Amino acid sequence: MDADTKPADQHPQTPSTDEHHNPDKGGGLPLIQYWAEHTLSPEGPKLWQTLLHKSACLSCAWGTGGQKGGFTNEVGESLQRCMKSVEAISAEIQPPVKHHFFDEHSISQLQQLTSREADRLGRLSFPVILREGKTHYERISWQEIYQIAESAFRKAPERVASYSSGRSSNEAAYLLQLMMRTLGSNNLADCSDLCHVASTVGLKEMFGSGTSMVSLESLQKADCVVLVGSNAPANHPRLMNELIKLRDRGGKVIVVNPVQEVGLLKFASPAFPLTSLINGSEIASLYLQLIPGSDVALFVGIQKALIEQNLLKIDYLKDHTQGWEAVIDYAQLTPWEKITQTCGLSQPEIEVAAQMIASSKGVIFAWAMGVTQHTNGVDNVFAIANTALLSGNAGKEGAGTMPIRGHSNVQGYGSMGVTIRLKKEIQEALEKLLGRSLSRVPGYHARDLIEAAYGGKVDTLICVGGNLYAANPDLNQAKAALGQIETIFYLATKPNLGHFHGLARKNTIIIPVLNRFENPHKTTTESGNNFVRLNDEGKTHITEGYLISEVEFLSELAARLLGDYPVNWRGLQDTKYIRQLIAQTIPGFEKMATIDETGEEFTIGDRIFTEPLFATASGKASMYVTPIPELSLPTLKDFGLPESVKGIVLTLITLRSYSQHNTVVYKEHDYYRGMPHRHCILMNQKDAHSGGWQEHQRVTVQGDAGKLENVEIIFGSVRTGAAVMFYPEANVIFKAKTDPRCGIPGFKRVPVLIYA
Ligand SMILES: Nc1nc2c(c(=O)[nH]1)N[C@H]1C(S)=C(S)[C@@H](COP(=O)(O)OP(=O)(O)OC[C@H]3O[C@@H](n4cnc5c(=O)[nH]c(N)nc54)[C@H](O)[C@@H]3O)O[C@H]1N2
Ligand SMILES: Nc1nc2c(c(=O)[nH]1)N[C@H]1C(S)=C(S)[C@@H](COP(=O)(O)OP(=O)(O)OC[C@H]3O[C@@H](n4cnc5c(=O)[nH]c(N)nc54)[C@H](O)[C@@H]3O)O[C@H]1N2
Ligand code: SF4
Ligand SMILES: [Mo]
Repeated sequence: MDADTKPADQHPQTPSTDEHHNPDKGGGLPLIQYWAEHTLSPEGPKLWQTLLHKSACLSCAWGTGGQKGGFTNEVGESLQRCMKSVEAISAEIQPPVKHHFFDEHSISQLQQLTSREADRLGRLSFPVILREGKTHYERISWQEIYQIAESAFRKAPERVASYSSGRSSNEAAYLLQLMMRTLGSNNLADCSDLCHVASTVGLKEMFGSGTSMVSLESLQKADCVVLVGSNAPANHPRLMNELIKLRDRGGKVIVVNPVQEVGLLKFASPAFPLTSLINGSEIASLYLQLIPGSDVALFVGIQKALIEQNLLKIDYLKDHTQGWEAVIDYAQLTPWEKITQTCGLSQPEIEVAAQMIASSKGVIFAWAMGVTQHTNGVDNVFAIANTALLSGNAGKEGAGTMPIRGHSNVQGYGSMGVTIRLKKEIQEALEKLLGRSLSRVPGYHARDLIEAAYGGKVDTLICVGGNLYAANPDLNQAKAALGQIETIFYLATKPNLGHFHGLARKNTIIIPVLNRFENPHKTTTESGNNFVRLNDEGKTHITEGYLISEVEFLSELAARLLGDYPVNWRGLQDTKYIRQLIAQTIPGFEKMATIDETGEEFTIGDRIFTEPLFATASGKASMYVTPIPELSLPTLKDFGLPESVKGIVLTLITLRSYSQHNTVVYKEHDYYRGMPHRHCILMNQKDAHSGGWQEHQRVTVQGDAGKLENVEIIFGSVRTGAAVMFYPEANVIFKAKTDPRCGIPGFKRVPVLIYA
């Protein structure tokens, strides 16, 4: 193995102290430094070319880029490209994986690689297969790939499944679901099942629409943002510009988060070089550091304070909502003690939050994974949206509910029908297209897919991007589950852990694909703000390779399996014809029919509510009572620890470092949290001392599925009782407990035992 692919010491003993210091603000000069290093390096020209390409940013769903140019957001403001975007592009413009790499490295060697090392192997540039009983991936011809695929996809439809991750285009997503549903399978698992599905399910029930009801324009009119369970400085950096501007115009930001994220206290944005970059801008007006998993209690508390202080918008509730009486009764009847004990915040703190909300003209409630990834994720969403409604903050300019979406096109995937909860209108349109009904067998979401595979119920899996293996809890189970599947196809741009650990029983095939700025035809994507972007065609820098576009692969496969039914599949290789189909069958996407001629990017119809007339049958929002969760923790005994060993039980939050994109790690350390490498646990000094430990001491962290040893303690501003570790590494130690209403795992509240 050559130097750059050698497995790193996974448990380094000495922290690199130069990288271990706690900055007093997020963003700032390190961002400029990063830009400079990359844009002035040998990759610089290609990086600039890509940044200027007319396509949406690859990284997050904030949706910068598109036809107005690489640096422009949807309201036309420039300088909106962040360092994360550079990070993502820089990974995609790597040279290809070396020619003989897979011949020279066995699977067991590849399994030693860390996430970062796998990513740094370079771009995948030729298809490979790992055959049953073999030790090495080997090259495979396209002809054989299609041969294997044709028989793999002819299995019973219930035994065929897909998983996808929202980096690819709407066109690829549409093809994927049309092919799967025509084959008779509804098993369209997607990364959103592990991400914002709780928001989609909750918001759809309340408002009849599962996405954000706020446009970027509307956000710019708010005077208060309640930011719940989001680390936007790392994961949606351009949202920080909006928060800075809001504070500058006198607005308030209420942050709800068990961890004091430095960038949420103060953020230095390069978009404002004179006013923000050097000294930073204050973000949080109020920081509520609650117990992980207790958001329902906090929001019921805010509701109670609104009631007690006579701040409810009763006329609004009567006119535009239903079910409000029960929600008010519940908040009234719930004692303050129960609320404060569950969330760990005081009554005065909660009352201040309520007053801030009530005294603002327009409040936007925004949230991310700290809200959704809980076993009561849907209740969390209900509780937040109830609060928005009780204070009259839904259905007007400058107000509303705003889930902050993850992958750059994850929302587009849902819109295109890659979901196990297909909208009735799409179902009907597809049935019309097919001339018959769709299968009524319910599909598998991501967790059910793993469980079904584990039970031997899946023969064939196609993964359009992503890393199903490492995105799941209980990595050993995920590995065993994937190992039961006969054939797996991974369509991917770069190697990842899943390609080396998520191996099928017979054939695992990796298919190298073109990314968003390399496709031979135009594509579209959808931002979290419901804005459809048009991405220009482009070229790849990989000259010696056999890359394919996702659309070409899927349409060829479908043509071989389905002939001309119900469409001329091969004709769809020109994506403009897929856009015609989308315009015909997906409500709100009518403008897709003309986007090729007009180039006009657009906001999807019936999703942004500036009037309190919602997309439900009655036009009213439905409110639901949200029971306060019982947040107990297992005891030392439950973990089976002998009494002689001293340990403590904490609630572990598993999240992203400041330098990773989901399961893909870009840098080993986390500068902003002062974590020198990934084998650390961030905890409150008080908790460490109660265990009798000092900073940098090594401990074992044990969950219900396994343990990680030799983990370095780092002190941080985490709420007592809680701790932080990075995903995907931490996913090996805990089993999935999910919200039964949507299947999302409780990644943000994992009980762990810590002992030395
Ligand atoms: N650079 C970069 N950008 C990304 C990604 C990336 O990995 N890297 N991933 C993309 C994707 S797919 C997604 S889904 C998003 C993720 O974006 P985020 O949701 O911001 O990501 P996380 O790192 O999971 O951080 C969740 C935050 O929730 C807080 N939290 C944890 N538990 C609780 C709780 O019980 N209550 C509350 N109120 N807060 C809690 C954590 O302390 C943390 O600050 O980002 C997208 N953008
Ligand atoms: N413990 C814990 N687990 C979590 C989470 C957590 O917070 N804590 N977060 C969850 C969340 S929110 C999510 S979204 C999932 C993420 O889960 P996934 O979406 O499954 O994983 P990613 O790491 O984003 O996938 C990265 C891979 O996508 C491929 N890729 C990149 N671009 C393209 C493209 O254009 N086309 C194709 N075909 N492939 C491409 C590359 O090969 C890359 O290695 O993880 C979930 N798991
Ligand atoms: S905020 Fe998100 S979409 Fe905008 S440039 Fe940064 S990573 Fe890209
Ligand atoms: Mo996500």
